[in-house]
Amino acid sequence: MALLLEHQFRPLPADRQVETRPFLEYAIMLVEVVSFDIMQYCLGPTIFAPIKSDILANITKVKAVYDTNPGRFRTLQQILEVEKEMYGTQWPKVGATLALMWLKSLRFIQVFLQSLLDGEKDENNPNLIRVNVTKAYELTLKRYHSWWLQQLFRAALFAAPYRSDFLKALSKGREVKEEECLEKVKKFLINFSVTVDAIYEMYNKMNAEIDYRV
Ligand code: 0SG
Repeated sequence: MALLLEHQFRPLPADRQVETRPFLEYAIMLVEVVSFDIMQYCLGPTIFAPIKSDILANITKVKAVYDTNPGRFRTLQQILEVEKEMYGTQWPKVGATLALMWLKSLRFIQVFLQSLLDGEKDENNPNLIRVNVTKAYELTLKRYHSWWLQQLFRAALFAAPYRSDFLKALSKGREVKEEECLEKVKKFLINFSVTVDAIYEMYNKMNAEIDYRV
């Protein structure tokens, strides 16, 4: 958890534009470092590896576009605007616009952590996090998933760690008080949520959201 807090998303400027470079750097850190902790302490690599490689592929795709012209693509919105011009009717289901749309699945983490923070739990099994994971899935990824991916999710749910193990994983394996860990999650979510919300707003405003299932 210390790592999560050491590497916060930046606060957004008044115009709520998300700068591409710091966003990508943070996303890579989140996936590489934090997912490593989570894999090591609670979720097995069999479950996490495909998720991780999918997210890293999205990041790589956005970064490849950014690297062609960092000045022109300083913000994520600039990427969408340029690609909209460039791809015409193919847009938005193309290029970095599509990769970033999938990367919006960072909202899964946002909803999941917020649900933990809000104390939502299965009263009969308070140490399970299935309620929280399911909520996050239903509000974020489910609409994009075909039947078979939804079944995969249901299967993965049974491998979800216990709440206590997950909080321990966020604390890098140290035993910490639950309140202490949740307080850190709360701080982490401030900038994280603002950034993810801004990306969602941008997709809505630019009509870049796509309704389809994989
Ligand atoms: C704590 C318990 C956690 C349980 C988590 C369960 C998660 C659900 C399990 C789902 C398994 C995901 C494996 C990957 C699935 C991918 O098929 C989908 C769709 O992928 C997109 O497909 C690509 O990402 C796109 O790449 S792009 O860069 O080129 O644009 C593109 O290929 C697209 C197809 O486009 S098309 O050809 O149609 O034009 N990916 C997902 O659903 C995202 C999964 C993210 C999960 C995040 C979970 C975080 C867990 C954190 C736990 C703390």
